[in-house]
Amino acid sequence: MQKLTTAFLLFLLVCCSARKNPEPYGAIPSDSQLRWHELEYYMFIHFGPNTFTNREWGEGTERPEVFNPAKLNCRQWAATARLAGMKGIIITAKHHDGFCLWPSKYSTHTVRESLWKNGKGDVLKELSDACREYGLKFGVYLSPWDRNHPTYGTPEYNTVFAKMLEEVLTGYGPVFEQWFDGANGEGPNGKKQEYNWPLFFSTVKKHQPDAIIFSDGGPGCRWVGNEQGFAGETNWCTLNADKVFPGYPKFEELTTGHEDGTHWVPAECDVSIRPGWFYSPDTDDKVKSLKQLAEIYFGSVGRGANLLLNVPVDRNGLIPRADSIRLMEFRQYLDKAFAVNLASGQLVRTPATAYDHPSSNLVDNDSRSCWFSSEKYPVIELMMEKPERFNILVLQEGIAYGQRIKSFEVDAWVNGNYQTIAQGTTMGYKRILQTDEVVTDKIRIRITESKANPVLSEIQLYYNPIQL
Ligand code: FUL
Repeated sequence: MQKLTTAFLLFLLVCCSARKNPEPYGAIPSDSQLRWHELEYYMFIHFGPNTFTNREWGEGTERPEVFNPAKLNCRQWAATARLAGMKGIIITAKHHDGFCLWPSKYSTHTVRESLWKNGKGDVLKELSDACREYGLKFGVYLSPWDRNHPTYGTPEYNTVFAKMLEEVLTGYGPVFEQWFDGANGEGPNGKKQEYNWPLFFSTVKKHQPDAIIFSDGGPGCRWVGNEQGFAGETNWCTLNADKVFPGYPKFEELTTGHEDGTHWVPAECDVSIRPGWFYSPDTDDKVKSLKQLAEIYFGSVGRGANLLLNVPVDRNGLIPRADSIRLMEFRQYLDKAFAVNLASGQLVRTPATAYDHPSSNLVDNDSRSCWFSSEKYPVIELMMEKPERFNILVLQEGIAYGQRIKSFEVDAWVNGNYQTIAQGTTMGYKRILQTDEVVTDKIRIRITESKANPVLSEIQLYYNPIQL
């Protein structure tokens, strides 16, 4: 009996030690951040008095009556986002002009003072309901800069702003992302405000602990340092977050992040489908082309960042036809480009490793399952059953264990030789590489620089039939 018990314990020990996962390297994402990465693509909506006055930055002196979107229909916005393949919507609940899209108790410049629905409307209520109905996440943009509020420029305003935050975070169900605009200008009294960021952040943590807080320096996710929709080709999800604050002057650094940064603060690319953030009839014929949107996608999602694409709602309270058509074209394009993962279920040859996770995890279409290398610069071969034609390569790191890979190369077996077809620096949550068309039954991925033994989660191949 004793022998049996000892044998059983030994058996358990062997099983457990073979299956153990590696220690994480450096800063790692929280569970909410991991889920946030998986959203990849969602909608930004700029809407408010500026929509009606042809401005980007309202003065805060606009009469609330200008806001009257007679046909407003948030279900149309949500249906559009859903059909576009987006996972959520972030709305400008309050922009720099101070107008609140909900009837805030702490302001007299809100939908309540407008003509819309005789002052009985609430855009946040209608949009959060529509998001729930269409299976979308709901997020809120709030600008602390307020050119209307009489207390702006005094310490009292920080409390007012925190109370407004509390209203939007407690009144409309789960909020997946709280977007803080770092702009800090003068208010109605000609004074600037010293923002109490610790108070604002703790208010979010208190009421929506799972919400990702966006600002120049996070803490949940960071601005990418430009409004063109592009992350750096080298894109670290880590940041020395204690040194970065809203309004950070060296914002170019945010495009690449900080290698070995102390915190996990991944990049989000915010960009508008039109030249401005708000609707203007002047931009009706300036909606970005399919080619531009595709470039933005490969430059953001394809570089391990999330894409927050702004689609301005018009004066009727609807997403205009031209923008909606373009979004559907873009969705069709993505569906065709990523229709069939040719690497799915194929044979993967990996070097011997101490970790008991099969290399088939790399071709199972599941970015949560990983293969752990026991060496720093492994070479991984993908052996296809028959020659396949492809021009897109997707590589993913198992970011739950930290971001490790610094450079890699990809070779394809062509005419009896391996030829390099792609190379890159960081990989992160997702790296999408477009290559010339290749037909081959064998490719290999060589990790050429890594901060620790690589943890990979996916290798995917696609053939994109559309050349823009
Ligand atoms: C900026 C603002 O000043 C713009 O109006 C816009 O809201 C953009 C997303 O952020 O800081």
